Amino acid sequence: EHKFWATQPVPQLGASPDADDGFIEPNKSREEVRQDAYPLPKDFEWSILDINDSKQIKEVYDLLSLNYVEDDEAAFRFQYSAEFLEWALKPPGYLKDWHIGVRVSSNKKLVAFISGVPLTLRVRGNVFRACEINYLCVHKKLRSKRLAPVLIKEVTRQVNLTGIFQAIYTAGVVLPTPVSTCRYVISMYVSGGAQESISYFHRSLNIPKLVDVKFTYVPRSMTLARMIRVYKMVAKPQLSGLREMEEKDVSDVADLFTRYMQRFSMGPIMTLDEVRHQFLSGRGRMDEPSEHYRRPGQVVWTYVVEEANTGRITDFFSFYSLPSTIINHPKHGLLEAAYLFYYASDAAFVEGSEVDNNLKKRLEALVGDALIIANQAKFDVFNALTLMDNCSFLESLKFGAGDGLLNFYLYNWRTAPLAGVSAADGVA
Ligand code: YNC
Ligand code: MG
Repeated sequence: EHKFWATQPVPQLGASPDADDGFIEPNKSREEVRQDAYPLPKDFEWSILDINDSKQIKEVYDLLSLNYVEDDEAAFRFQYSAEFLEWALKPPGYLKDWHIGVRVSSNKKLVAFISGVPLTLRVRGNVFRACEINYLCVHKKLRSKRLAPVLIKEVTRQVNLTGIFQAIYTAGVVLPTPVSTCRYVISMYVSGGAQESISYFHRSLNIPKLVDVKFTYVPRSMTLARMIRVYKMVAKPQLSGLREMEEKDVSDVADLFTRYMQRFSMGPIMTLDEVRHQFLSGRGRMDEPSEHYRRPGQVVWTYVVEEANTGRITDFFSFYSLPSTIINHPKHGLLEAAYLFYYASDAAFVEGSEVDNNLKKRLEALVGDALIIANQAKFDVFNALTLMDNCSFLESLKFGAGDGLLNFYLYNWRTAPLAGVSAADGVA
């Protein structure tokens, strides 16, 4: 069935998941790791991409914008911006050798790519250095030639050479074996039992355009005018003390983030530098004025709530910009989508039985303001996944279920299943 994945240190589909958490294959010494690159089919060559060179970022951008992930109907295709790629591929401690391309030998055209970036990951009680794999892409003309397994093996080799043997990655396709399905647990808020897999939810903002491009439909029981009214947003964020995150907030945000993430069974652990990178470095050109809540080149939006008397940071939220090409539309070329990123609230730490309800209300207010800002910033739609505490506010904030799924995977890490999954399982 899975000729490649059957050879890899991942839980195989259907295998009994009864063991304790831990590696599947032991670490190798540097000498035991393969020293030379895996062979490519003739006429192709490896090429490490220099993401500090705007010409080479543009090459990755061009490859992805024409060949990366599409929806099932091939109506939309992710269009990561060059600024986004720079932000995503250069976190603190990033390794140049983990940005791996394949070129045609004769004309040097970039035809495939895979990338890794380092992170510290916690899976329940275990904390380890790992690699996050993303942007695996093979040119449409070179599909089904088993190039993807070579790219995966080569990035694994490069990562192993630095002494890292675990990885995390996500994919729309089902492979052996998602941590988020088959009751392996990932961060989630589920009121009554286990969640089978992570799915996308969408909050419509620009109704006329979304209807125009068939991202959404006017329900039979509604008119377009009424639908516009239902999704109408107020002009200004509502929370008092809400403001953009600044450099001076880095340690408070890091602290709040670390404490909040303890709620979940899996998540990254971030240093101050990583917090600064994830939440501040993608704000676009700071020397230019922010018009309608959007700066030129802005990738990430991060807001904090500062308590009036104490100056304490009680909450934060963030979202990022990831547009999609609208394939074959006469009028609209780009779907402007915002994606909910990390958030945290100290409403989670209040003692007492009202904690869940307080938190739910607080998150509704926070993400409600995120929607207002995203609308002002001219996004067409605001997306969120069914992870973290998102399920507690998706419905009340008028998100609707999409048809996209996202599976989370761990490479060379086994994690035991939980019997009955509940929100409380996230607490370490
Ligand atoms: C995928 N998305 O099952 P079997 S997500 C992993 N992730 O192997 P070929 C994938 N594996 O089943 P094609 C995969 N898609 O025979 C397919 N596969 O064992 C497996 N699409 O290879 C597949 N980007 O080269 C099969 O297939 C084998 O030409 C078939 O190439 C695949 O970035 C692909 O969706 C995805 O560009 C490159 O279709 C191509 O079709 C494409 O014949 C559009 O491959 C873009 C797209 C994927 C986005 C992503 C995460 C990737 C994770 C890779 C795994 C990392 C493992 C950890 C490594 C580090 C370890 C350490 C330490
Ligand atoms: Mg191929």
